[in-house]
Amino acid sequence: MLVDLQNDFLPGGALGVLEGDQVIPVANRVQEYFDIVIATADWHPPGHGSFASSHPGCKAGDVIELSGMPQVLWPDHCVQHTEGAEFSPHLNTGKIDKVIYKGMDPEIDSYSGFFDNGRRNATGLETYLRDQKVDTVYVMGLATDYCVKYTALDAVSLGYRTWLIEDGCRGVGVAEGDVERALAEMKAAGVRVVKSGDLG
Ligand code: VGL
Ligand code: ZN
Repeated sequence: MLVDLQNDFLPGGALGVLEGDQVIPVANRVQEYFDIVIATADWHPPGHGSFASSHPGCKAGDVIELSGMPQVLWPDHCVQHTEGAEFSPHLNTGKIDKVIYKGMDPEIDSYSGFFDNGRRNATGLETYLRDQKVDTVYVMGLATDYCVKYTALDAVSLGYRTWLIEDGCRGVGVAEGDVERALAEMKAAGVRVVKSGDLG
């Protein structure tokens, strides 16, 4: 599963992740080792509730309440049909079997590729994996401390043997240590960690 390898999460993008571009060659290299390649895409309508610009007086990094849950506010990013929402032009998309879109509901964010943050609605990823008889998933992408983390945690909780391709991930790191904490949290939940060089 290639998580959110979209222009806005790459350096220079609206929510650019440091060294985020370095995971693209990893994604291109590892895809051949897998039977099924799934890509998630953050896909927000304009004015999404996770955007600081949707809340007068707030700025990116502030935490508000959205649909009854704490919500970090972000710069506008991955707006549907914009260049920022497109996959990196360097990503080989030819082997992607399924794209899972998330974050379309303006009232709730969706870090995980499986459910929105309130687990109210499913994206269709679980159904797809079940139909394909998948029991093991490998996760990589952006960002380690948000969408990668929640996708991997949901995968474990749904019973999938779940691996994180460590060098295929980079984090936002809003607070110092967020990336390390995310890794520790995933490991504690049962996510196994592997380096891309050890695959194949
Ligand atoms: C993400 C923040 C907001 C991510 C998406 O892909 O990790 N982070 N939306
Ligand atoms: Zn988003």
